[in-house]
Amino acid sequence: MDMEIKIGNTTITLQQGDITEIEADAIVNAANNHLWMGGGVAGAIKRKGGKIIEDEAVKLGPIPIGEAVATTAGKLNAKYVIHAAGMGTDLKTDEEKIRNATLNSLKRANELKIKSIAFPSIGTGVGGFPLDTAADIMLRCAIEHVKKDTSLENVIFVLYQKDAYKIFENVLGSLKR
Ligand code: AR6
Repeated sequence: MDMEIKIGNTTITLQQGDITEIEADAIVNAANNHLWMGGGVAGAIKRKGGKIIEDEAVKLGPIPIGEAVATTAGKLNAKYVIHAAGMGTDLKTDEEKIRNATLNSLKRANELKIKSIAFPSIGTGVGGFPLDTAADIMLRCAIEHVKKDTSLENVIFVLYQKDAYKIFENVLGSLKR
């Protein structure tokens, strides 16, 4: 039931579930630019992967809003966590911040020469940003990126809830055409 589209050598997949359970070279953390890890995706990553991930991340911060940095992934299945700063510490986001955070995560993955990356829907939890607009921004960004030369063979969007999955499915369906 996972939806996928193929672009060149890369498959973009939508999956419903918990991003900390995904087998991918890197999972993306929905971060703030100081890189301390609160609730939502960050809280789940910290709980399962260990506080070592946050300690490593905080040492790399603060970073400009919209930037992304990689750390190790502690006890998670992934090799790396890519921390995508979709907001500052005011926890407010917008289209440009989400676009840049997505794009810079894809760039980091390419620099690390990894084959797979899993994204949550950045900015749509604590950030309160609408899922349909986030889906449009993030999916367009991924599609454009993988049309270029990239090491990525799989880009996975992991949606926690069924309704979020449905929204991403509708948007990807419309972008595919
Ligand atoms: N797997 C996949 N998606 C999840 C999971 C999970 N385990 N848990 C939540 N989501 P959020 P943000 C969904 O709040 O809005 C923290 O304090 C959730 O339903 O994680 O970018 C950080 O430290 C929502 O749709 O990220 C930052 O300060 C989406 O993931 C700030 O929150 C993103 O929700 C980042 O806020």
